[in-house]
This record gives sequence, structure tokens and C-alpha cells, in this order.
Amino acid sequence: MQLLPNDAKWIEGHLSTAEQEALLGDIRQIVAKAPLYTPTMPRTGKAMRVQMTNCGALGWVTDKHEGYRYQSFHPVTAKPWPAMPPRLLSMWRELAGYPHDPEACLINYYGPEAKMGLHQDRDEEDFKAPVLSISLGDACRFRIGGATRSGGTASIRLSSGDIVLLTGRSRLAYHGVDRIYPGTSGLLKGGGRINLTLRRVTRPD
Ligand code: MD3
Ligand code: FE
Repeated sequence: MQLLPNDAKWIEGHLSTAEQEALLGDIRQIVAKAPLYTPTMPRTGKAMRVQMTNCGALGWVTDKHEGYRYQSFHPVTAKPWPAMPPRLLSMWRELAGYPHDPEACLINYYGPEAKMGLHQDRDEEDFKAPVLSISLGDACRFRIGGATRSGGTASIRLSSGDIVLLTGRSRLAYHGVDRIYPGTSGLLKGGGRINLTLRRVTRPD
């Protein structure tokens, strides 16, 4: 385990190849029921470069008028999100250090040209809950800074099987994906990168 700025934790190579393949099998089943779609940004309606879907009770979506939010159903099919696979629940219980289960798992798919600009994740009610990120497929350059846009940032190369746990001060850190390194993993037949983020959305009572 390595510490990143503001107490973010990087667990390099956490998942074995067999575990990555098993998790990918779970993801394929989810995507068969809840297809990846291209979200559009609020106000501008511009397409994001990353394709998304979700599993769990709640999923993160964009809305042209209402901005970003969580909802219980797929915005294209209108069906409830598929359940969170037991494998993901166990990983959260093992690693998150948080006494309540996650409610959402956002699944991001990056093609070779995709990236994600520097942003904060602040659509959840409870910032005391960590975010657990799992990388699968091609490696990427991931950038993380502090709680303001103006501060310095650190860049790391995230590879298939790596975990990043955003706890404490890092929970509100600016972060983004600068680039994908195509052809660096054989896990996904067509190439590209999948990132899973497990999140608690509502404040537990
Ligand atoms: C730091 N995803 O879905 S994962 C996102 O690789 C997102 O797809 C990126 O940023 C990806 O919102 C980065 C690592 C990550 C996830 C959530 C964070 C870093 C974070 C929340 C707070 C601070
Ligand atoms: Fe994010």
C-alpha cells in the first residue's frame, strides 16, 4: 500500500489475473442488462468521452437540466440497476473501513482516446464514506490534487488490478484521468479501460 496526497491509498496489484477475470465476468453480466451509454453534460448537452453504466441500488447519472444526481434506474432503458455483485460487496467490506455497505457502483469505460477532466466527486450526501476505485484493462495516467483546483497534483500510472481508496481529506480531492495507454493489458479483448467506483450515497441514520 502506498500513500498518495491527502491520505488517498493506492494498493498496486491488489487483484490477481484470475480475480480480474472473475470481476470482468460480473461486469459483462451487468452490461448485458444495463448497457453502457454515453452521458451528456448538464447545460451544454456535450457528450462525455467516457461510457457509463451502474449497478447497485443507486446509479450516478447526468441530467441536461438538473445536473448530476443519483437515481434508481437506467436513464436509457428505465429499468432498475442490476444488483451489486457479491464480489464487489466483499471487497468494500474488506477494504473500505466503513461500517455501512455501498449503494452505488459507477462503471466507466474508456476507449483508447478517452479521458476525464479534473473534477471533484460531491454528489453524495456523506463525505465520511470513502470511495473505492478498481481499475481493469489498459493502464492510465491518473492525476490527484487537493481540495482546491489551484493546488499541485501528483500523477500515477494505474494498472489493471490496482485499487485506490479515497478516504479522509482525499475524499474531496480534485482528480482526473489524463490518458489511456492502449495495448498495455490483455484483459479486455477489444482494449480500453474499465474503472469501477463503489460509493455510499445516502447518509446512514
Ligand atoms: C478522488 N473516475 O468516476 S477513479 C469518477 O478512473 C472518476 O474512472 C476515475 O473520477 C476513473 O468520478 C478515477 C479514482 C477516484 C474515484 C473517486 C474519487 C478518485 C477520487 C473521489 C474523490 C477523490
Ligand atoms: Fe471522480
